[in-house]
Amino acid sequence: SAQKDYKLWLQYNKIQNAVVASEYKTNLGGIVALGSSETSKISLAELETGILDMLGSKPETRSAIKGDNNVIVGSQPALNSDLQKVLASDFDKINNEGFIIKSISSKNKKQIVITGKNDVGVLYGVYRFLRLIQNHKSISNLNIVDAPKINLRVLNHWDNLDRTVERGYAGFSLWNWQKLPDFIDQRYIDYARANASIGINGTVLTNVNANALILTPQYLEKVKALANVFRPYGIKVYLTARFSAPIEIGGLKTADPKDTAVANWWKEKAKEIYNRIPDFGGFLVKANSEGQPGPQNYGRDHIDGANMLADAVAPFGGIIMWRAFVYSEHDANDRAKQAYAEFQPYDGKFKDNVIVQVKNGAIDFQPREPFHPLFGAMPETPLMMEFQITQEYLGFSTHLVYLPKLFQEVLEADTYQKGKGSTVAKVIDGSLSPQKLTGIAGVSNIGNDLNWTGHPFAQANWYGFGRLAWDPYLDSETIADEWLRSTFSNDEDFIKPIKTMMITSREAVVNYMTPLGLHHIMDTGHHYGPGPWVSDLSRPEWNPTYYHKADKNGIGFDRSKTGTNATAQYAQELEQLFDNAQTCPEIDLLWFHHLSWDYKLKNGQTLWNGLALKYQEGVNQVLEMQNTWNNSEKYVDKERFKEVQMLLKIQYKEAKWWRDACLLYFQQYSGKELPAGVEPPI
Ligand code: GCW
Repeated sequence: SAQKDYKLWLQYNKIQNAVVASEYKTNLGGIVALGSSETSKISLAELETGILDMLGSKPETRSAIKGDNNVIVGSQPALNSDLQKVLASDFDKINNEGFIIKSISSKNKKQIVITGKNDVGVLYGVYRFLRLIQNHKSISNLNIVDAPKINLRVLNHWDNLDRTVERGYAGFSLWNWQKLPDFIDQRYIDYARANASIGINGTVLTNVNANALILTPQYLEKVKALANVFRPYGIKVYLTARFSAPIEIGGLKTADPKDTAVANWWKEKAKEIYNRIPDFGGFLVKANSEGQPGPQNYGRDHIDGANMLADAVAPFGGIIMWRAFVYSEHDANDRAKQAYAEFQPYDGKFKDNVIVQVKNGAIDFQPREPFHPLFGAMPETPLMMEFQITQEYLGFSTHLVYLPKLFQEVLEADTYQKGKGSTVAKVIDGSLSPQKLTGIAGVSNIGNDLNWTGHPFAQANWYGFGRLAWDPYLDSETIADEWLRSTFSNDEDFIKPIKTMMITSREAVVNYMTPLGLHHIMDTGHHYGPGPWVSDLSRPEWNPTYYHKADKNGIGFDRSKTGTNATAQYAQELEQLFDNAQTCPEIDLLWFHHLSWDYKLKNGQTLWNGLALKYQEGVNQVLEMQNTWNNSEKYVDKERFKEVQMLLKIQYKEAKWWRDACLLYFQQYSGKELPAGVEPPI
């Protein structure tokens, strides 16, 4: 039912298998909940609901540890001294947000302790504990000590004040500004709960293409109301700051960051915000990018702009997340090089409370991009990863694409900046070069659709983002497994094929949209469907033809040293690897090289044939996904089954659309027949 869709991965399905259930019942005699904060109340309520729903009965609530088989839930300071002693070495292993879930025996009585240094850590532990039961894992001998490896785990909502969502495909914004602050939609609470269950601890409420009005007192009252809802769930609120706000809402003549009146205006604004929201997170800023105002409007640079704002929030413990997504039409020879060229020289020049937010790739959230060369290249500057959870270039919320597979590929990529093993994950968690701030952002795919994310499987992308934000070394297949069990069913006959379907889906979209390193050939503006022919946009780097450069001699963007030399922005090991078409990974071939249609691929095929076969492979993969899903009918409720079935049908139709459109278009240049195995255009 629609209710199932709404409940995300927190279904807490009743456990039908009596053997499985009995282990849980034995271990869950009573709950001893310590602590009285709002957060502790949430922990207790969650535990009670989860257990009741899954086991059919609620354990006794006990005010003190009596008898056997209790779950003791409380933070370190709330534990008695015996427990504190027993767990001392475990507490040494976790940071403030970490947790411990441990089976212990005290005075010959068996107990399970769920604890952390503070109440939010405990709450994270409770969700982990419940997930064990959701996933039918044993709880008889627990010893889990876990803590987030990244400090700022943040959703970016590209939500406008009129409730439209830029690149949002799941309805309108959750934030009902008109009814706030007095009306608190239950949805805000459910949103906070879902985020807390996967460890997300921050949310930027507003679009990076910011409207300064959000910083006016009327709106700040509404932001405060949301912050109050989110706080007990461990979630801080952030806002986007429009750089020209001092002019637009402050009545100043300039927004020059070196102007004292401007700096003071921001200081006052920060004070005003912190008066209302003492734990306000800070600002996310898109400046001098795609027409947004910024310090360069006044002949200043990104350092001036970011540091001025950093000074304003520093007294209150706030931070500035400054985006590096910049490119300009005035230097359009290679858009992929611009952010690095502009930001790399700034290394070490930002204030301590600034973190630079970098998209995972150098262009823009494509189905596949090599990792952004800034990662590892600014050792003196904290860099925050920006992933896009909403599928702007990957079929919106219509196509099933399991993104954690993409995220993992980026996180695992080796930058070689400090020799082999210098992965992107180690850059962003501060283990490669120590950083005061570490962070990861995901552009949200959430809206007010009944199922939150439009496509039922897009919920997995929200979930998976949270899990990887917590631990960027997790395996995306493990995450898919957890998500499927928590969201649908534990039946192995369901899990196995459907997990394969999810895992395949990422490569499928690459194959039917942009195989072999092609990129940005989506139809322009909305970015849905193919548009490799588009070439008439005013800014050269907005045209798909700029990216594929197909002509009768071949196809691809030469970023090697015979071309734009973008390869030189990578560490030497990679530069050499990418520079040579023979050693360049084939998945990125046309990203870095312009090659003749007859170029021989590793499998012996010509580039033209290989490309055509990749498009066909993508189509075949979607057909296979459809078959897999159709076979799963008996494991899934009617409503979600049908939704996904219809969506996969569209996806199959559109995979063929992509294949036919791209191959017919490129064929004009290659002048070659389609190879055997590729279906003729429909
Ligand atoms: O991906 C592009 C989008 C814009 C977006 C911009 C950005 C919010 O097409 O819609 O603007 O990137 O990330 O700033």
